[in-house]
This record gives sequence, C-alpha cells and structure tokens, in this order.
Amino acid sequence: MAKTSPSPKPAAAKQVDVLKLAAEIIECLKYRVGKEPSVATRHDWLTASIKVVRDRVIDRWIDSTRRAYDQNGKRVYYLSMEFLIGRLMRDAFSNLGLMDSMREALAIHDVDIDIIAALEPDAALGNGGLGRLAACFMESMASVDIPAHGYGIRYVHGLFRQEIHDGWQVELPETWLEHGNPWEFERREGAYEVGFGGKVASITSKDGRLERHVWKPNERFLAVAFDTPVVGWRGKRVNTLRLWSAMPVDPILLDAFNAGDHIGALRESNKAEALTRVLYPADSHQAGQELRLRQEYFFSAASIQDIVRRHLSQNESLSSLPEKAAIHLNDTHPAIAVAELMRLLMDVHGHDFDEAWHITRHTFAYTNHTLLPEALESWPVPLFERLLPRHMQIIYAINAEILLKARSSDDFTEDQVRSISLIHEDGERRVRMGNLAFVGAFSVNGVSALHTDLMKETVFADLHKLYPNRINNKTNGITPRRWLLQCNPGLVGLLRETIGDRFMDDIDALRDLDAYADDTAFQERFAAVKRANKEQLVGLVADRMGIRLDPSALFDVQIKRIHEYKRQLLNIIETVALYDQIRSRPEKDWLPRVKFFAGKAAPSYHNAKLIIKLANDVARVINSDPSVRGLLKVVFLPNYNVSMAEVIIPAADLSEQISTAGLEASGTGNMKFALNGALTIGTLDGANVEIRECVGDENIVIFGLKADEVAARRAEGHNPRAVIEASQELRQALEAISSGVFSPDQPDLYKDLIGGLYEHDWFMVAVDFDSYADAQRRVDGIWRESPRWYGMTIRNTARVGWFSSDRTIRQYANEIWKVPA
Ligand code: 26Q
Repeated sequence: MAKTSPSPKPAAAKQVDVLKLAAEIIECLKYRVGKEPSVATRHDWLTASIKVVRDRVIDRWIDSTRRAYDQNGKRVYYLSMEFLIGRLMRDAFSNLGLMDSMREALAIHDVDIDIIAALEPDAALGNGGLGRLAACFMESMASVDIPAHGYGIRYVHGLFRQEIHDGWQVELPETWLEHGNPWEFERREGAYEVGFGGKVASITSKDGRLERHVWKPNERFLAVAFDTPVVGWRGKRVNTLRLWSAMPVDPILLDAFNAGDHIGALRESNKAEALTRVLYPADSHQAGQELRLRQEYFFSAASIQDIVRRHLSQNESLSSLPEKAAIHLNDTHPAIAVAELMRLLMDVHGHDFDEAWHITRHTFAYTNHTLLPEALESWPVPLFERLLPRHMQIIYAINAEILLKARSSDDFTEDQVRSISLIHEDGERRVRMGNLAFVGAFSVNGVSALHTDLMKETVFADLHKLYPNRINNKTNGITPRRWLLQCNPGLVGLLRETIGDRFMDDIDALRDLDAYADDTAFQERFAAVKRANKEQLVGLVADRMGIRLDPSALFDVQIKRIHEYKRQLLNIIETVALYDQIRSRPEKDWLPRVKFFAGKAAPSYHNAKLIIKLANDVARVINSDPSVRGLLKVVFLPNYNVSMAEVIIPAADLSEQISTAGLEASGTGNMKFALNGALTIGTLDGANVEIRECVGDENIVIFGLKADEVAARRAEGHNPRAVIEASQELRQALEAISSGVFSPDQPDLYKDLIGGLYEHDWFMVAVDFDSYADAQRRVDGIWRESPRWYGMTIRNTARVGWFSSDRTIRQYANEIWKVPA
C-alpha cells in the first residue's frame, strides 16, 4: 500500500502554529467578542475561532482582489437568486489546511471543535439543487483560480425550517442571522439605488429627434452589499460572494414624522425590508407574485450597476465589456439583467440600440435547470409594465429584432415565430423570461447530456433552429472538498493510506482505487468506514427522533426536495409492498433494511405535503409493528438541509435516484452518494445516464422507462388502470394505502393521491412499479454477496471523479466564459 505522504509542515512548526492560534483565540475572545474565557459561551468560542481564521482569509482575499485588478483580465460574474452554502467554518478551516491545528488549539482551552461547529447555522439561502450548485461552483471557481464574483440576495430568512407535527409538514421561519454572521462584511459605501414603477420620459434634441429615454421611477431603494469570502482549496484564491440587502433611501419620512405620523414615517423602511426578507420556497413552479419579480430586478439591477462601475473604473467605455466580463445567469431568475444592461448602455451611457445589443449579447450566458412547463418563468405584461416600464419597452424592441430575424428566413412557420416571441400572446399576455435569457445570451447550456438534448427537442426547439450553435451541455458537478474531504474523514483516511494524497488535489487520481476493488482486506476496511458512518447516523436518529436503528441493516436513502416527478411515492409504495410480503411470509430470510426519507415540500404544493404525511404514516405503522421484527424500518428525518446531507450521504448504502425519465434535469445528490461509496438504484434520467457511463453498467442498478418511452406513453394516453390490475403486489399496496391502513383516523386521506395513479399516472409511478420492485430485489441479491457489493461501491468511488465541479467549472471557463482555468 502507498504510504501517507508526510504532512507539509514539520511537527515543531505546526506546534508553534497551534500555540499561536490558541493565544489568538483568547485575544479575539477578549478584544473582539468582549468576553473572558471563564464566562464565554459556546457561541462566543465559535465566533472567536471563526474570526481568528477569518483574519488569515482576509490577507489572501485582498491579495486575490488586487491580482484581479492588476491583471485586468476577464472576470466571471455568477448571478443567482440562491446560494445554498450551508456552514462555512469547516470549508474555510479545511481549505486553508487549518482544521487539525484549530482542533488542537481549541482543545488546549478544553473546547471541542465538533461541538462548536455544530452551532454554526446553515446558511440556507436556497431551495435545493440549483442553489447548492451555485455554492459548489463558487468554491470551485476559487479553487481553480478564476477571478469570480457571486451575486445574490441576503435573505433575512432562508428556506423555512421544517417540523413534522402528526406527520404533517409545518413551516417555521429560519433565523440564521440571530447570532450575527461573522463571515460577512457590510459595505455601506457600495450601495446602489434601485427603482420601481414611475414613467419613462423621452428627451428630444432641438431638431425634434429622440435622443434618449429617461426612466423616472416612483419608488427607490438602496441595495447594500454584504461580502462573504469564498476560500478555494489550499487557499489559492479567495473570491467574493456579494449578497444584496434592501434599505430605504430615506429611513424616516421626516414630513410624516413631524406631522405626528410616527408609524407612517417608517413606511419606506418597512417596504425596503420586505424586499429581501424571505426566500421563495418554491423550486418547481413559479410563484408569480409581484414581490418575487421585485426581488429578481432588485438584485439584478444592483449587480449590473456594480459590474458596470468596476468595468469603467479600469476601462474607457463599455464597448469592451464582453472582453472583460462574462455574466452568468443561473436560470432565468436574473434574466431581467439583460434588459437592465441594455437600459444602462442606452439611457445612461449613450450607446445606440445596435451597439448596446451587441455588447449585451456577447456578455451574458444562461444555464437552464428545468424543462417542467410549470417552472418556466413568465410575468403578466401589465405587471411588468407597471413595475419596469422602461424594461418593457426594451423587451419589445429586442423582440422586434428577433421576430424580424425569424420571419426573414423562409424556414419559420407563424407558429414557430410565435413560440420564439418574448411575449406569450395566447390568452393573458406574458413576458417569457426563458426566451429573453436565450436571445440575450451567447451561450445557453443544459446541466446533463440528456437534459441538453431534450432542451433542443422541446422547450427551445424553435430558438435552437434560429440559433443552432447556442445550446451546449455542461454536466453538473459537486465540490469534492465538501462532499468527500470534509464530510467523510473516515473514508479520506483510508484513501490516503491506500492510494496516497494525490486525489486531494487531483480527483481523477481516485481511479487508482479501482485496483483495490476486489481486494478482500481493502473491502473490509471500506466496509468498516461505512459502518462507522452509519453508526454516526444511527446516533443522530436516536437523538433527534428516539428511533433505534440497526447499523448492519441496508441503509436505503432518498433525500431531496419532495416532488411528484422525483417519485418518493414510488419508493413509499414499494416499502408498503415489502411490508406486506414480510408479514405474509415471515419465515423467509428477509434482509434488514432501513428506508430513509428527508426533504421539504413547497408550502403550497398539496400533493408533496401529502406525500410527506404518507411517509410518516407508513413509518409509524411499520416501525411499531412487532411482526416485522425490525427487518424493516422507515425514517423521515425532519428539516433536511446541507448539514444533514453531510451526515447522511457518507452513511448511505443505497442511493435512490428514481425520477420519471426526462424530468430531472441532472441531479447532484446522485453524484455525492456515488462518490461516498453508495450503490445507485435509478432511472436513465439526468446525470444518472452519465454516472452509468462512468461507473459501468455492471456497477449501477437501472430500471424503468426511458425518456422517449415516457414521452410516447404520455402522447398515446396510456392505461395505468390496466397496469395496476396486472400487478398483484402493486394493487395490494395501493389498496392498503387508499383504504386507510396507514391513516385509520382519516381513511380517505390518500384516496385522491392514489386515485390519480389509476386515472392518469402522469409520473409513471404505476407503470414503473414492477420494474422498480424487481430492481430492489436485485439490490437484495447483491447485498447478500458482500464482496460483490463492496466491489461495486468501491468502483463507484473510484470512477466518479469526473463529477467534480472543478471539471464542470473548467468546461464553463474554456468553452463559455473564455477565461483561463
Ligand atoms: C421560480 C419562480 C418563482 C419562484 C421560485 C422559482 C424557482 C426557484 C428555484 C424555480 C426553480 C428553482 C430551483 C430549481 C432547481 O433546483 N433545479 C435543479 O437544479 C439542479 C442543478 O442544476 C439540478 O441538478 C436538478 O435536476 C434541478 O431540478
């Protein structure tokens, strides 16, 4: 076996470091937190530890910023409504190589770093995959040394906290800023005005020619920047995540105040605060509310102003913007930035439409994350016109240009021209943000190979025909720092002893592990690491839920947002079927399994909330039934978030990636599980397709209809009732659920949910059931042959290095942004 490489610092030097850190922590506690060690709370120790390391971050931060300025090269601006960054302490400590020293330094003061680390709140400034991807990308951009800024919103309340009451999801406000946020730096000097509403005036020259438009908003807010440093691996580079917070231009309306209207005097202040108070908890259908559009424009406008200011501080004019800036739109949420840049170019900086359009089209790039029609953003024209009258004019002007281009080619039918239009005209007129982002960008990418193909064939078919070179694929990735090095120290230790340290800097080196996949001694050690991780999870479940689990059982895990297309329902129905079988043939040699579920539902998504209730009801009945003798347990872990994922994923044996084919754009959880040595049971959907190509067909369990088969079935109007009649196992499970076996107090509770499977089965739950149940029995077979199981899971870890977000980011850098990486 390869030897662990020596630690970079000799032990004596490290000892000095530790003592120095220990002294600095006390100093910080005293002078910056204002506490003596004897009276310091755990939170105080956390704050002091973060600030001590933060000082080291700041030196590198300033250095990175200065380097970018001096080089005046191209910068990347990543605009995203969501950054699901989770906890930051471990990220910073470990990327700077200070984790062990800080652990020892704190131990000198009798403080356990793991205990204080757990107090750091999760920055849950996102819903799910899209927000977490933005966080992984920020870390990778710093790690591969790309000068990049993330721009987003500093929500006072991130995604709601989920509690489960009597099986139902209850949403509570999340208060991540309660104890202050030691990672952020408020930049009062970096504030911009953002307007809404009002009128557009035209300024004409003496000879009566229209010179330019001036937008006179009737509401104005300040966008104040809060900067968080993003530390790359080994501290190579520190980039900035800049989050905007809304403040009133006039905190107190003096006239009102002096007239005795003390409450009315705060009107502006309250309105501003409302703007960046909450994150919309929807991740799959658009909220459609005015406040959401205001949030989108607010952060886009502040970001574009900031980008323009930075550019003009170093360059003559905005004509060179495309050479110096790539502005990336994370989905359509910031698509209004296209119109905002056009407005600044024309109305403020005096460019004509053609110049402005040229600059804009060569500056923006756009990533699409969904094909679900209900998730495609569009806004009613009257709302848009009232809030952003000048932008509406600009969108009409862009639209005229696009429609002319389409009409001047003979290849486009009127229907195709209509589908390209930025304005949806059937019924209520709406502005289509996807089309705006598409035409305003030089690159439009999907997030997995399959998703990108489907983009070309479905939502963007006609735009693709008009711009055949614009759509490209960038398969998602995950940062191996957080999703292996930090979350799975046991596995990392084993890997370092086995294949050396190279994989820590070059994830492709994990390939060397392939040679050990069938090595019995290595398999045993790999299994022991998994076992230890499972014991940790068992501890968490015992603490939080009082449920006792057997760590030798197969841990079967589905953790993600709750959505019908992700098919938690399929998994629950199969669980019920298995429960039935165990009870009817108790003598059989059943495999102990634990089914884990976790995830939040959008508060307004009725069926998703009902699915949570069902999972909890099924858990209650099965877990308390002595006849299954602990062979089957079901756990729904409340309040799933990034930190919980970091505990669950390293402990998983089986990863459930079972969406209806064609509907999950990529998935990124699938990658995290495979990297941490879980076997995937999944459909040929999203990035599962490419995971299968990497790990080999023999190392993944695939089932179900393929994307084209789903489309065909939907088109022909299939007969799910017949499918259900034909499968006894499925029929019995469905009858049990819909007759109230799991909801005796409300026997009709699940009638409609299950009824939908008989009626239309839009997500092919019934259709895929037999294939899924079969696949699960194949999983049982592999689990029984332990050497085979570990051979497969070791090969998963060895072969999924390609799904590192460093690879993804390098592809964005080379193929889209054209920046060195
Ligand atoms: C839109 C308008 C109004 C309110 C909310 C929204 C909204 C917010 C968030 C719509 C969608 C989202 C999030 C989508 C998302 O997370 N998509 C996931 O992106 C991942 C990263 O590319 C993919 O891996 C997943 O497949 C995809 O579902």
